[in-house]
Amino acid sequence: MNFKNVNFFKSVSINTKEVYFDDKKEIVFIWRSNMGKSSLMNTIFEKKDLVKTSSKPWKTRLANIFLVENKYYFTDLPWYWFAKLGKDLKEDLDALISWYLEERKDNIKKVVILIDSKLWPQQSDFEMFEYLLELELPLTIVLSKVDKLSKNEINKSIVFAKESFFWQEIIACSSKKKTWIDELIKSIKKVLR
Ligand SMILES: Nc1nc2c(ncn2[C@@H]2O[C@H](COP(=O)(O)OP(=O)(O)OP(=O)(O)O)[C@@H](O)[C@H]2O)c(=O)[nH]1
Ligand SMILES: [Mg+2]
Repeated sequence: MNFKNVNFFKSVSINTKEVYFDDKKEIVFIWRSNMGKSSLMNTIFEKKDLVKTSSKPWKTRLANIFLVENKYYFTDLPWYWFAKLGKDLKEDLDALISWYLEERKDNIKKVVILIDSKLWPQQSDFEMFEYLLELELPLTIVLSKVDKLSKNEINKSIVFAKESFFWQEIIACSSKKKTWIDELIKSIKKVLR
């Protein structure tokens, strides 16, 4: 299994008509803007900018689907919970998330949640987490950007995350320093076998 063998497949919005879904296994990367989702996907793919990243938040407004090894979908799914976007766009994005996850539920083998290790999870994070638990989707929580933390702080965040997120799998990663990316790749490979 080689995640370097990857192509952009397509973008999907809530207004996309006639979406064709097949039964390929899928990995979804989700969470609030600016957590490092797109950067992490590029790191896993060993690509510089296949997945668009931005220092400006709220850039990703479509579900962007990538085809790995012609066999698996890896999807960058934006989720926004606060309304700087305007009500209509926010409602469209909320609808996109629930439609997408519920439509693809049986094929999604893992949802990778990204939480910026420097930022305390917020109420909305826990609401989203509970929604994903209700859908019974297998979850991995990535504490992102851990290059910003000391070793001691990383350990503390892991303990905190384990307790807060009901002992789901927690992996602390840095796309910038490429630390613990292998552990995430191993965890993804396990569910794609
Ligand atoms: N220090 C550090 N910065 C990172 C890391 N990963 C991403 N960033 C930075 O965080 C910002 C957001 O990264 P993105 O990957 O675009 O975040 P995103 O979650 O895809 O954001 P949206 O597309 O807006 O939903 C960019 O400025 C990145 O350079 C990391 O591992 N370490
Ligand atoms: Mg993004």
